[in-house]
Amino acid sequence: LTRQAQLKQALEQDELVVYYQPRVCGRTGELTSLEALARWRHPSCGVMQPDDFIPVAEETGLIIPLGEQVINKVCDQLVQWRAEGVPLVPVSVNVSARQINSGSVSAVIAAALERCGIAPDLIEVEITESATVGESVVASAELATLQTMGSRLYVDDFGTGYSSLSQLRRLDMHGIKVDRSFTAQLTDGPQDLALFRAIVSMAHAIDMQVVAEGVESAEQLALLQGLGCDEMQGYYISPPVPASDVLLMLQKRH
Ligand code: G
Ligand code: G
Ligand code: MN
Ligand code: NA
Repeated sequence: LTRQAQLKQALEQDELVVYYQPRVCGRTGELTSLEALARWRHPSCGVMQPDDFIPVAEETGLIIPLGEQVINKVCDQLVQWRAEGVPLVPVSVNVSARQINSGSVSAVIAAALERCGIAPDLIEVEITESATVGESVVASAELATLQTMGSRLYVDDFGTGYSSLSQLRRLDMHGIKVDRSFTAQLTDGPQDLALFRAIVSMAHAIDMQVVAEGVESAEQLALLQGLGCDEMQGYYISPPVPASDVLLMLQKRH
């Protein structure tokens, strides 16, 4: 079987699972959101990471049904957590350029929310910078629809692509998720710190929230707090975890 055929079968046989990585408030450290990250529970290879199957899904177009499954699994999960009686936090879903340009993402999200009785502000959408720069009519319309529905939009891996802040402002993005390479460089020297400070300052000037990704140490966390970074995510806070672990986190909050 080719990788493509295996992945197609995996989607049919429901082998995809969603892990969740916490995002916390920069000031209080409180849980603010969860990033949904797909995993493939392969019958013989064990749990496979996205790097091993997302590129194949992208090339073959299987990212469309895969994305639809992820969104529906996330909404089902929110229903389950709600049934446990814990206050919910939004879940942030990754959407690729190909998905957004398919023109079906907003309808897929709207249908899943409707099916599950979930409020639109419980789903956030992360799209990579490269998906925003094309100025594709379809992508812009999709983003506008999601925005109107009430789902917050974030630019993922910010700083690795070529989007301008004016473009992001026009697209009404709620915030940027600064690529983890910038976080990794924070402690390299004053200029690296200054670079991050400039990103925070520019984003805030146009009312965009800043999420730092890839926070791996207490030192990085403290520096980011000093820069006024709004939210943090990374292994130092928590790796992506299964849904059962999230329930414990949600319960601990109250
Ligand atoms: O989970 P991990 O950190 O290994 O994710 C690696 C990459 O795979 C990240 O860029 C992430 O955005 C992407 N990814 C993970 N899950 C999904 C998904 O459900 N849809 C899309 N489009 N990308 C995903
Ligand atoms: O492209 P995106 O931001 O969606 O990718 C998320 C990916 O980053 C996931 O694969 C996740 O496992 C990984 N990740 C999350 N936190 C950290 C971290 O602190 N350090 C590193 N190196 N990777 C991280
Ligand atoms: Mn992401
Ligand atoms: Na990212």
